[in-house]
Amino acid sequence: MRLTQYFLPTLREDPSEAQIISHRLMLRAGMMKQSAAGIYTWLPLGHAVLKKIEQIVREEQNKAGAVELLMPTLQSAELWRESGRYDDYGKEMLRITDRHERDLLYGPTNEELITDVFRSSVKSYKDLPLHLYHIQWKFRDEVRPRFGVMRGREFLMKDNYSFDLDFESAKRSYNNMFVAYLRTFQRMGIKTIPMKAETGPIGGDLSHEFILLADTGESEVFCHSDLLDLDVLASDIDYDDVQSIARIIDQYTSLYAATSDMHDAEAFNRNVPSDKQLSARGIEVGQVFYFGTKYSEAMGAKVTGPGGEQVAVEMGSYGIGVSRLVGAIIEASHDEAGIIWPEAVAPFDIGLINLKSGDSDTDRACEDLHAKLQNAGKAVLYDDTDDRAGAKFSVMDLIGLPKQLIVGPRGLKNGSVEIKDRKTGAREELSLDAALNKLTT
Ligand code: 5CA
Repeated sequence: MRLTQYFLPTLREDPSEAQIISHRLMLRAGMMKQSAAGIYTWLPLGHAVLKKIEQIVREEQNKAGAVELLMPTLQSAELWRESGRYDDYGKEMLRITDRHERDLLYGPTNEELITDVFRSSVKSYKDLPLHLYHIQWKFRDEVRPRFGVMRGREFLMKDNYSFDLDFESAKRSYNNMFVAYLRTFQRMGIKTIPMKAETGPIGGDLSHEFILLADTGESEVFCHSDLLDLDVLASDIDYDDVQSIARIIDQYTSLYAATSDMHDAEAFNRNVPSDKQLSARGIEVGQVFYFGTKYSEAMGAKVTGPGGEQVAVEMGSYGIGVSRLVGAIIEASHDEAGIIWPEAVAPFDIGLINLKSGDSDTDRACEDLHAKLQNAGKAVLYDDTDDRAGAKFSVMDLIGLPKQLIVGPRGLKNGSVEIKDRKTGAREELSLDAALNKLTT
């Protein structure tokens, strides 16, 4: 992609409305633009990251046996009256009336809608377990939307719903999602710590939040520091192997971890040696809930059990803040010059910098490298503008692509170009072929 043909409206100055680093950097890097309080347009660079994150979420959901569908953003109030949540949800729910005076709402979550989908077609225990998910925009009319996409009003969520015949099986669904979440976040280049959580308006009695540690996090958290060393990607996963899944859950839940709501200072001191006590701030990037028959009883989602009896299905729901993750990853990965994208979620793999656009040798070399890198399957953002070299370097550092390939007339005279690693800052001078080789293998 040539920068002259792209749309990257970067800002030189720090925008005054942004209080935290990810919000500032997303605005400065031209990733998004606020259109109303807590509502954003995703500009091409931000959109590219959002799609990368969404795809990792999707792949890990599918691997764990969940099936994707797409429910609408607007929902009928009728369903929410059945569960009793229409009145309970309060002002956070955006309520809309259509031309026929029918009550609609912009979905803040989808337990009711999915339960309705389920009850209208699943009638037998033989069709269980079933896990359905979608990746769809939600709306919550937060009193104080802030921190950019981290606490928006309109935000993108992956929400998954599991249906099982009994508690044993529902617990397996919960455990599988728990492990899928650990894998999902680690693949994005971030480590999250699962912490026991309150269930809030979703309900139920078992819930974990997945917390990304970052200084600017909204919640205060306490945990055993060994949790940070666990590696869930080290071995392959088999979701049918109940024992091995339970072992992973055990590894994560046997060490102390709690948000301030659930924190027990006495238990923390008793169970965690002082040199392993970590108190930090964190961002909730996902939450899983088991709530049994709360919705299935209220809405009549029953199946015929093995003995012919009618059984209300056991349910759980599992959310990931897809759009929040864009900001959260930046909170966890940046420096004073800008964003440092983990490779897996970077909007482009390589930033190609032409230090002297208009110089025919330099242009030719850049064109050639651009084409060869793209043919090798790399996503390249080629800065072919006639800006000063200094300005080009700052923009590349700001937008945080993992590798920069720097091409100028002086180097080319000796047949060399430079590769800069955004994260370490290490620069290396190489021949054109060696550089290509290095960036494509
Ligand atoms: N129905 C359940 C799970 S499917 C549910 O709604 N869970 S939730 O309320 O915990 O939301 C799931 C995730 O969405 C959260 O972990 C968080 O990462 C994200 N999220 C929640 N509110 C916002 C918001 N206002 N802005 C951005 N992301 C949000």
